[in-house]
Amino acid sequence: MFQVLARDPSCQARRGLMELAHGTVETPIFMPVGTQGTVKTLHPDELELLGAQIILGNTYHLWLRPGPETIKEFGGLHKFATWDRPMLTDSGGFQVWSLAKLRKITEEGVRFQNHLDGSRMMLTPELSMEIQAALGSDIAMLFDECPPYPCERKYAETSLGLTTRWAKRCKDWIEKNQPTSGTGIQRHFGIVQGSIWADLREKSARELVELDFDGYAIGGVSVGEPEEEMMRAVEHSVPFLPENKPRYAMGLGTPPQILEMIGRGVDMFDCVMPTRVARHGQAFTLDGPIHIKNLAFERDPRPLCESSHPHVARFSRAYIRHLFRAGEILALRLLSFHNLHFFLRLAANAREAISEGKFPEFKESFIRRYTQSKS
Ligand code: PRF
Repeated sequence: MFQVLARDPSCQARRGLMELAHGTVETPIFMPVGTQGTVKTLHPDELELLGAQIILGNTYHLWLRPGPETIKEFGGLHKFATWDRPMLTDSGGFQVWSLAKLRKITEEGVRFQNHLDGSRMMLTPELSMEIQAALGSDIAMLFDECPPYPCERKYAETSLGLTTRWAKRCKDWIEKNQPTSGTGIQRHFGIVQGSIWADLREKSARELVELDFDGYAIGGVSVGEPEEEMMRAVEHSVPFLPENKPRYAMGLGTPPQILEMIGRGVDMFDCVMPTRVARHGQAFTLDGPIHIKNLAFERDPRPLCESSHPHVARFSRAYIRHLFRAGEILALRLLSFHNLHFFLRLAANAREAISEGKFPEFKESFIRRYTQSKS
């Protein structure tokens, strides 16, 4: 299902193709986040215009509302949301951890009070797989525990053991139920944990690889640790993951972090950042982020960025600033569209640079400009 097309000769960056039930995805790829089955503020036609190849959905949110039974009745999340390209769903554990109240982890699963009506619920590895099967995503993530940062080594070690045992239970469920996605098969990715400890990362990766999944994610990163720790967590995981399977760093990152991780052999990324900061008035540019509310843009006739998509480039910074300050919804839509375009182009340019064997040069020159001047 995954084919490496090109490798950069001087780093670990690789370009590949991933065949999924709803189509082919080029890697390295950025996946816009559609937690509730929608990428906030955008129409699926706009996502297609952006060239988004795969988007994310969340088990936890869709389980609570509208519920997998409703979505299944519509033929799965693709049909319900009218998105016919690939989709990946996260397994829910991480979202329970960040949103629900009174969480308690046991061998069986996670007990919690949901954040919508406070009712008591329990998510288990089997239930997570069952919900993701009902959603019919192309890629379903295994149910894991993401330890907080900082955490005691003992905690990270115990947690990792649980993540491996839960992975085994997910695997048993998958083998018994053979979940599908559209007319194809659903793929499943294991999630490497182990916090900041190299030997724990290695152990987690080896145990998951032994169980044999379609791809592997690096979890437990971007949870508040310094950036060097984040890079080390990737460096301590990647060498133990198979060359011929996709690697996915969950929930990151800034444009420079994404490039640094591509250079360390990561193929897939997702992050709420581009759409979340858009709703606060932030736009990404090649010269670093700008805040559209800033007085400096009051009469600025330029588009948000010289690399803006024509859909947004027709508007001046001054106009978008006006829309934002007037509380107009179009401002949020334009900024969301623009920021996603920025991230998708970043991945497309990275792919191009890898094919040309020039990834490190591309990375360095992008980061130099992005972090130096402020427009
Ligand atoms: N596990 C899962 N989802 C995640 C994470 C994780 O560790 C992270 C951590 N960055 C984001 N999303 N299942």
